[in-house]
Amino acid sequence: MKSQKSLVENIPTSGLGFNAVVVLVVINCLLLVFQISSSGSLYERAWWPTEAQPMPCANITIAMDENLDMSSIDLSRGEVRSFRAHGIATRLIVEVGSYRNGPRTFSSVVLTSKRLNNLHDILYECEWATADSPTLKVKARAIKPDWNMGELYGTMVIVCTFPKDVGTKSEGGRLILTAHYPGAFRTPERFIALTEMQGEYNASRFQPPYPYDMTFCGSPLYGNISPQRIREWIAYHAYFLGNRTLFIFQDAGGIHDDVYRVLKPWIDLGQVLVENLRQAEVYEGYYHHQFTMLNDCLLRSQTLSNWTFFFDVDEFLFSSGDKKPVDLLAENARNNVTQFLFKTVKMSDGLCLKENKRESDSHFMAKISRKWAFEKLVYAKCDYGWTTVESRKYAVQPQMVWATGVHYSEHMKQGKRIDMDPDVLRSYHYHNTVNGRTELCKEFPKNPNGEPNSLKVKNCTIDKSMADLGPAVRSYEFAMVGEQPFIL
Ligand SMILES: *[C@@H]1O[C@H](CO)[C@@H](O)[C@H](O)[C@H]1NC(C)=O
Ligand SMILES: *[C@@H]1O[C@H](CO)[C@@H](O)[C@H](O)[C@H]1NC(C)=O
Ligand SMILES: *[C@@H]1O[C@H](CO)[C@@H](O)[C@H](O)[C@H]1NC(C)=O
Ligand SMILES: *[C@@H]1O[C@H](CO)[C@@H](O)[C@H](O)[C@H]1NC(C)=O
Ligand SMILES: *[C@@H]1O[C@H](CO)[C@@H](O)[C@H](O)[C@H]1NC(C)=O
Ligand SMILES: CC(=O)N[C@H]1CO[C@H](CO)[C@@H](O)[C@@H]1O
Repeated sequence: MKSQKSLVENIPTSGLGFNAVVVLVVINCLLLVFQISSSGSLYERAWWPTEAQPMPCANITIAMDENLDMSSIDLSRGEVRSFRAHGIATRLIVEVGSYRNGPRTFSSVVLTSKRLNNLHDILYECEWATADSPTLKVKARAIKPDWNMGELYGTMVIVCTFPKDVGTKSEGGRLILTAHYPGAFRTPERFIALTEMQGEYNASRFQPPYPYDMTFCGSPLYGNISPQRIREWIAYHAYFLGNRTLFIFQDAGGIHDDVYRVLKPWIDLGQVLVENLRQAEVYEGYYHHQFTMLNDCLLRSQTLSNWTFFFDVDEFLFSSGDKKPVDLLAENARNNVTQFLFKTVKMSDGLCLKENKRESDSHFMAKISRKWAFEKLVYAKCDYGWTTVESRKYAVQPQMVWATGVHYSEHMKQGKRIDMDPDVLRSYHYHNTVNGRTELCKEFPKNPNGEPNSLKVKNCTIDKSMADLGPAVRSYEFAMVGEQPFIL
């Protein structure tokens, strides 16, 4: 019920119910009255031309939901025509999250209308306002990490660096963002992006040690996701990355009751955080606002951990070296590496191995259906008849980048970006295995090379690196969260 209510509050104008429209009109009327009294008779003539009785608010749809300053318009000659706007207003800014990055730097992640930004040279500004010192103002830097993705709303990270430290005596203050439109009619958008209470600023939040060793940021989850696959993923990665890792899962409709159920024990341990993004779906953006939410997660993780990983729930990190991931990361940090990319190995989503040839089929199928995906999908690097794009994912020290993307960050503050040796760190990509709740094994090729088969996949290699870890991960899961249900 609660989320239902807030959903309504966040829908753009065109989606509002009758009651809400009335509220908006009243607000706009008050605004109008204010503007009339402050800007004189010219305005009055604009709204109520000679012929009619003054009827406040009758023509309000003209300016509905848009803060226009029409005081400079000359209506003294000719027949005055009016222009009535209806429909969805494209928002310049939809706030997502604002973060302090340090003593004098702040970042805000927003959705923004790409069209408006492309048409206008919009100036973004930040102010730091306190009760007793003069307001500091700086021009902001607007980073647009996903500008080529074709949707109405794009991602913008607005970065503000003040010339001196602000609020560092814990005196509290407010970060105010302003977006200035060019031209005379549109008044700037100005709003409080972040409020810091007195005593809230704590310098130690912005330097190590952080509460976690690592943060995981994944893409927003949507669709009919298999709870079992999520169970396998979280158990494996908690095992692999260690219990001082925070996994941030973003729910764009995919974390349904059964998925939440398998995450719950890990939430209770403080290792999983679920963010509910379902309200963002009312805005049109690329892939459930993937770039926006990755940037939000990046900025959120700046005060959580030394390193942040960006990959997906159908990808599994793997190392054939003997270093623990946390030591591997520390070694890279010592070498001034602030970002590293790792390769993914594409796995077949339907070929499985039948090792014990004498077993009856039904007995075998019953057994394999309870196996974890990474235990049974062992065919790697197959020839699919088309060139698969080599995909990479990555990790960064979140304090060392301004903004980020899906496959790497182009906005580093300092340090080196390297490619990881796949023996040291790689990931196995089980594409197509998480969305949908069916048995994955479709064929058990006779020839261990996996050729030919009904999936028309050729020349695979068998890679059991992940499969071999099955038993260890299962017992780790049992030790951490006890017996878990199998919910396909
Ligand atoms: C500041 O944060 C650190 C680490 O989180 C904490 O140990 C310390 O007590 C905090 N200081 C204040 C004054 O709240
Ligand atoms: C992060 O890195 C610092 C050194 O830069 C180290 O002292 C610290 O233990 C690391 N781990 C965490 C969780 O902050
Ligand atoms: C985390 O793991 C370490 C060692 O791997 C273990 O000693 C510790 O008890 C674990 N913590 C929790 C909360 O399970
Ligand atoms: C890392 O960077 C610091 C400062 O730029 C430099 O002094 C140091 O030699 C670098 N270390 C390595 C291993 O590159
Ligand atoms: C199969 O893979 C091997 C080794 O990667 C390669 O030499 C061979 O040409 C491939 N065969 C086909 C039919 O693609
Ligand atoms: C164009 C338009 O709708 N104009 C109306 C504005 O409001 C006055 C007063 O109600 C009407 O008389 C106009 O027709």
